[in-house]
Formats: sequence, structure tokens, C-alpha cells
Amino acid sequence: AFKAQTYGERAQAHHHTLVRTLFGIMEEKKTNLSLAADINTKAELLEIADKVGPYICVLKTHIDVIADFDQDLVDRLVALSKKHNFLIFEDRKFADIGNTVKLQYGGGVYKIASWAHITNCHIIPGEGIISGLKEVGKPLDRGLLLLAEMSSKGSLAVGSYTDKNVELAKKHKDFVFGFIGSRTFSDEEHDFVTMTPGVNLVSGNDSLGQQFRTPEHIICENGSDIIIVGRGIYAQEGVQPEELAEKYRKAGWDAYLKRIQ
Ligand code: 5IU
Repeated sequence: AFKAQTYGERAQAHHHTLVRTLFGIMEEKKTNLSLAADINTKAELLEIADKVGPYICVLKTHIDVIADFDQDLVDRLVALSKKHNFLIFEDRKFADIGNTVKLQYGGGVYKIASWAHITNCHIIPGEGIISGLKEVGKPLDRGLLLLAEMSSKGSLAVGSYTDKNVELAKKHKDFVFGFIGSRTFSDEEHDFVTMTPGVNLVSGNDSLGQQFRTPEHIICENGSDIIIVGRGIYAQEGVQPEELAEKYRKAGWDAYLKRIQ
């Protein structure tokens, strides 16, 4: 049912503050595109975030790959998120016990909870990881995605493990708002957001197990909500990233319009 509803309709009915904001941005900017910025210097990350910002709803970061990370980078990313109206998703993939992830999420060098609207975790340690992250993130109106599936070849996140993610998300829906996965996991009562990595205009694989599917397949057929695109946008020789971002924005949005028809 949620598959056929507009992002705007779902925003109005949703209990989670972050989802209302996210769907609102998507409607306003007509985009379900997230940039996966696996970039390793501060200057280059800021440059691409500023150029591609108008076309995306979410900027996905791996903050620990930035060689010259400092607090100023975070301050400027937050300023860009306000300038262009996008959310920041630190793809941290927490995987430790509740007490440890609290420290990793709230403190350390990166202080992720202070600037990332969204983060994610594996449920391999059990429910305590969600409870730990929630203690830090919920008071700040942050949101958590569970890694229900992965896009890489041979992923072990399948079957009953995927189902367990959905079960825990329902139990913690005051903080968990969705999944990383390849399709929708919503049912009649629960409206979850799915974000899908491994997206390219041409399906295929890279040499390290990544498997690419098209926006049409992911959004229209599988009912996912947001496409996450990295190298399709920033790794094409001779083509500006903003030009490619607009191409992916349009492909994702057209697939969504076809879905809600
Ligand atoms: N990513 C995946 N697959 C997954 C998960 C995360 O590719 O299952 I969870 C990340 C890795 C990278 C981005 O940051 O998404 C994909 O970038 P490319 O479009 O360049 O493959």
C-alpha cells in the first residue's frame, strides 16, 4: 500500500520526525537520490557536496576515510546540508555491544551523533545495539537504519537474518525508521524507508563483489524509496558530477512517478 502512496502522503502520516523531514525534502526537491561520497580528502568532499547538493535528498559519508578530517569539515558539511536542504547519513555500520556503540556514536574523534541525521547498524550483537544507539540518538531526533540486506555478492544478510531485522525495527520504530536493502519491507501497519546501494544506470558488477542494479528496478519494481549512487556520479572520466547527479535524480524520480501511477 505504501508503495503506491506519494512521499508527501507518507510524510503527513508518519510518526517519526526524521521521516517527515526526509520525505518533505524529497517532495520539495523532487529527488530520491543519495550520493555515496567515498571521497578521501576534506576539500574534495566539500566540493562535491556543494556541487551535487541541489540534486540529492541525502549525503552518505564514510567520515573515517577522510585523511585530513577535522571539526571544521563537519561544521561545513552541516552548513551545506542547510544551504542545499539535504540530510547527512554517516554509513558507520555499527556492530558492537550496546555500551560500546554508545561511545562510538556519541563521542570519539568523530562525534557522529552531533552532525549525522542518519546512521546504521548490523544487528549481529542482538537487540542491545539498537537500545544503545537509541539512548544517544533519540533525544537528538536522529534516525537509525538496520542493515537488512547488502548489495555485495555472497552477503550473509538474507532469509531469517533479514526477517529478524524487520522484527527488531518494528519493536524499535521510535528510533529505527527503515533499512538498507534492495526492496520495501513495509506492511499494512508499518511504513519503513528503504535506502538501496549498488545502483547504476547500467547493471553489472565491480571487481570486488559490488552488484549494480538500475533505478527503475530498485524503485519501481522493488518498491525501495531512495537510491544510493557513488561511482556512477563521481567516477566518470570527463563528465561533471552535477551533470550525472541530475541524470540519476531524473531516473530515480521517473521510476517513482511510474510506481505511484
Ligand atoms: N554500501 C554498499 N552496499 C551495501 C551497503 C553499503 O555498496 O550493502 I550496507 C555502500 C558502499 C559505498 C556505497 O559507500 O554504498 C556504494 O558506492 P558505489 O555506488 O560507488 O558502489
